[in-house]
This record gives sequence, structure tokens and C-alpha cells, in this order.
Amino acid sequence: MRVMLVNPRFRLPIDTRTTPHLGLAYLAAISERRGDQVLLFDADVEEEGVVDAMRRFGPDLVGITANTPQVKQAWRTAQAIKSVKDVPIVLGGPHPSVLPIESADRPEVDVVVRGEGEEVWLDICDVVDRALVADPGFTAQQLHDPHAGLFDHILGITFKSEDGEIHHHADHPPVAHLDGLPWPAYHVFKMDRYTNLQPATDTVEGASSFSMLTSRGCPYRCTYCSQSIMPQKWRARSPENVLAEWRHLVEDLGAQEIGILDDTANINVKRLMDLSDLLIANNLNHVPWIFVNGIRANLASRDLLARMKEAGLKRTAFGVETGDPDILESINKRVDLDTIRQAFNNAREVGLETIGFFIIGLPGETEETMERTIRFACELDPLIANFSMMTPYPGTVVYEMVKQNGHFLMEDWDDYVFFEGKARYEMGDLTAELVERKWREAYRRFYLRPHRIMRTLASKDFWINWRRTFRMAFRTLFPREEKTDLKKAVETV
Ligand code: B12
Ligand code: SF4
Repeated sequence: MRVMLVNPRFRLPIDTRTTPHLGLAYLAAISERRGDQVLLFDADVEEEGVVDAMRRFGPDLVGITANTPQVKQAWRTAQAIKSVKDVPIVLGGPHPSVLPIESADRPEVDVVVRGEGEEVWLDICDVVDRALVADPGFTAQQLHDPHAGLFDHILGITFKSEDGEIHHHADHPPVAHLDGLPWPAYHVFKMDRYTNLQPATDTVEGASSFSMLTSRGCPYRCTYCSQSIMPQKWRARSPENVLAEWRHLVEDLGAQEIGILDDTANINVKRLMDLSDLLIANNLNHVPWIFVNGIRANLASRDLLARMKEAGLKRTAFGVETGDPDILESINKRVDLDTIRQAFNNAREVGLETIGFFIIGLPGETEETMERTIRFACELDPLIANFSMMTPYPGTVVYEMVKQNGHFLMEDWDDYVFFEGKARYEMGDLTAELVERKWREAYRRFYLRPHRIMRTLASKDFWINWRRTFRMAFRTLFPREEKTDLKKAVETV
């Protein structure tokens, strides 16, 4: 069977050619293992339009991914494909997983897959494949025939049948055995068109950077986090299985750096210790790697960080979020400021670079609490401080709080990005003016301190990548014009 997987265009004022879409890379691998021929269409790096690609390839099944700011583009893409042929279209990813009915209700979407996708995707491929064998003239419309019941046995899906009824099947259980999954199919991507997610080396263009997922899920439930896709149950790949993929990335694909995208990689400390030992013993520790997402500060002991550093870890991120103890407690992060301080000290002592993620404008914030966040960021002084403005994503506790007690400042899903310098909600005394002012101040006060300016100017990295750095800084601080152009470009599918 011929399957086409689509990543709709991002509408972000930043460079999004950072890494191939790992979710689609897993689905492609699963499909290939089934014997399917796969076309991966990542609109961010393609030169031709999706309709041309689709006409050329002639897919029997199309899968489209969508997070919240991408979902309208995903619908537009589905409409464009449907206007050529009634091929079955499946939507998956963070946004349809939280609001499945919204997408299932749309005529251009045949079925929504909720949550982790590999096993459900496989079930759908089997259904469509069998239907095509039975009837080569099969069209997507037959999937909606309530009497045919083609989807009856499939868990984790939501779809609408011809009679207008929405079928919301029970959740599919999490993938039980992660080692059993194939590795992401990077060969279906145009790898030379990507840059890197979190530059570990001095090169950005042609950095030969790969991402990896060594565990899935997160047992925590922070109130702002859109943790909708991966189940709460934390599951990990064995160190040996991770090592084998690592070797493949380095020795077969020439990886010069590896970004680990796990939500919380260090839940099981022994696993990371063992993985580090294996990387060292197998001489794979010369390739720098980075924890792109935050690891838990409460589980970042000096011993663990030192061992990982020896194994090639160059930089790690920590989700700090706030410098105010009460706000920290209110977001259910289950960590305190001293533990975070200790984790940064541990990282510094063993020679690791750090990234700090901070949020400006959490519910209940005042000028003073945001001030504490800025001061805490300056005190921790990570190599990179990333200040995001609180964006309430559907499915989060904060979203429900704003729905009940505040108001959203977004027109539609397209606006659910936080790089645009615009507050996304107001609640109580927390006004947009205050949040936007403190957010700008945070960047200015953190990066324009004399020692930071000197540090930036002294880094080789900065001079090699200055064009990209300035472009991103400019687009972040002056996004409006950019946004209009982007919007026009994006809406032409
Ligand atoms: C890497 C990453 C990025 C990269 C993306 C690069 C790329 N090309 O993929 C960058 C840095 C560009 C990025 C940007 C943003 N991101 Co981001 N990102 C991530 C991160 C850390 C990892 C994604 C990943 O690889 N996951 C692992 C893979 C295996 O999972 P997956 O992609 O979800 O795919 C699985 C399922 O979702 C499902 N599935 C997905 N698609 C499909 C399609 C079909 C057909 C099927 C059947 C199944 C299916 O099956 C897959 C396999 O199990 C996640 C956090 C996370 N743990 O997922 C956040 C995350 C996806 N990002 C998030 C957000 C908020 C953003 C931004 C909006 C932030 C911003 N700056 O404004 C932007 C959005 C950009 C845009 N316009 O769309 C949220 C999404 C929330 C939401 N409701 O949409 C997440 C979940 C983080 C969080 N916990 O809040 N991000
Ligand atoms: S912010 Fe991190 S620790 Fe908190 S729920 Fe999200 S992934 Fe888990």
C-alpha cells in the first residue's frame, strides 16, 4: 500500500527546519515494517505543494499530524487533498488527541487517532489495505458506512459515520514494549534540509543532527503542560536498545550531535547511569548530546550528571518555570527553588552547559512574582534562558482555569504560539500589558548584562551562527510584519 505522511507548514517566526518530525518518523518506520511504500511530506522543507506531491505519489492512505497552532493548516491540507481524490485521511498528534470531536466532525477528516499513534496507525493501515484488496475502487466514504463497521475493533480513534453519529472508541493502551518499536525512519526525510534543534556543535547548517526518544510519558502533571499525547505512565527503552540506535545514528548516518526529546528522561536514574556506561564502553561518547527538554531537577544528582558528561552529554535543560515559591507550588511542579539551585550547581560543577525554561504570566502572577522569576533566572545564569509567555493549551489545567475565570486573547488555534510577544489570556489582575512588559524585560535584563554580552561575543558559536541568531531575535521581538507574510505564505497550501 502507498501511504503519505504530512507535517503541515509551521507558522512560527522562528526557524522550524530544526529536526525531522519524530512522530511521523516512527509512523513511517511502522508502515515500512508492514511493507508499505511511504512518502513523507514535510511542508517546512518541501519545494513543491502538497497537492502536486500527492498527485505524483498517488497515496492509498494519508496521515496528517497537528499540534494546536498547526491544526487549521492540517484541515486546509486535508481539504486540498480531498479535492483531488477521496483518499482516507487520518489526523493525529497533540491537538486532535485533546479535541478529537472537533476534527472528526469535519468532512475532510475521516478518522482521528488519539495519543500514541504507532499501533493504532497499523490497525488503520490493515483496514484500508484489506478494503483495497477486496475492492480496488474503494473510497474513504466507505469507512463511514455504519453498517460496514470497518473501524469497530480499533481502539484510540474518533470518527463520524454517515448517519452523523460520532464514534469515540475507548483509549488504546500505551505501547507496552518500547524496545519492540522500529527506529524512526530518517531515510524518508530530506535530511540535508534540516538544521538542528539545539546546536551542540558550532555548525548549524549541515550539522547532521538527529533526535531521539529514549522514554515516553511523564508521571507528573504540571498545570501548564500539554502532556496530552503520551500517557501518564512513564515507560523507557532499555539502555541496550538505545545504544543500538545511537550506534546506528553515529556509525551509519554520521550523526554529529544527538538531541534527546524525552519529556522526563531521568525518572529512572540507574537506566541513565547504565546507558552512560554503555556509551563510554562502546566509544560513542565523542558525539555531543543534549537534553533538549527539561530533565527533573530533583533527580539530577552530581553523580548522574558527571557520568553523563563523561558519556558525551554537553548541555541539559531544566524546566524552572518560576522564581516564586508560591507560584511554583501552585503549578504542581513538585520541586522547590533550592533543589533547582542545587541541580544548576551540580551541572556547573561537572562542566555541563545549561538551558533554563521560564514562564512569564502563570495564573496568579503579579509584577513581584514575575520579578522574582527574572531575578532567579539571572542568579542561575544558564547558558540559554528561554522565557515563554504562558499559553494555555487545550487539555491543560490552566486552560480550564482561564475558561472559567479569565478570557482568552486569541482569535483561533493559529494564534497558539508564544514566540510573538503577545499575551494569550488575561485573568484577575494579570493583564496583557503587564505580562508583555515583563516578558520583554526578562529577555533584556537577562541577556544585556555586561558579562553576558562579553560571553556571547567571546563564543565561537555566536560568530558562526550570528545571522540565524539575529534573524531569530529580530523575529521574536518584531513579529508583526513577519507574521502577516507568514500567514499569507502558509495559507497557500
Ligand atoms: C520537538 C518538539 C518541537 C519542535 C518540532 C520539530 C519537529 N519538526 O517535530 C519545535 C521546536 C519546532 C516545536 C515547536 C512547537 N511546539 Co513543540 N514539542 C516538541 C516535543 C518536545 C517533542 C515532539 C516529539 O518528537 N515527540 C515524540 C513523538 C514520537 O511524538 P509525537 O510527535 O507526538 O507523535 C506521536 C503521537 O502524537 C501520534 N501522532 C502524531 N502525529 C500523528 C499523525 C497521525 C496520522 C497519527 C495516526 C498519529 C500521530 O503518534 C506519534 C507516535 O506515537 C514535544 C513534547 C513531546 N514530548 O511530544 C513538544 C510539543 C509537541 N510542542 C508543543 C508546543 C506547544 C509547541 C509550540 C506551539 C511552541 C511555541 N513555540 O509556540 C511550537 C509549535 C509550532 C507549530 N507552529 O506547530 C506542545 C504541543 C501542545 C499542543 N496542544 O499542541 C508539546 C506537546 C509540548 C508540551 N508538553 O506542551 N516543538
Ligand atoms: S512540564 Fe515536564 S514534568 Fe511537568 S508534566 Fe510536563 S513533561 Fe512532565
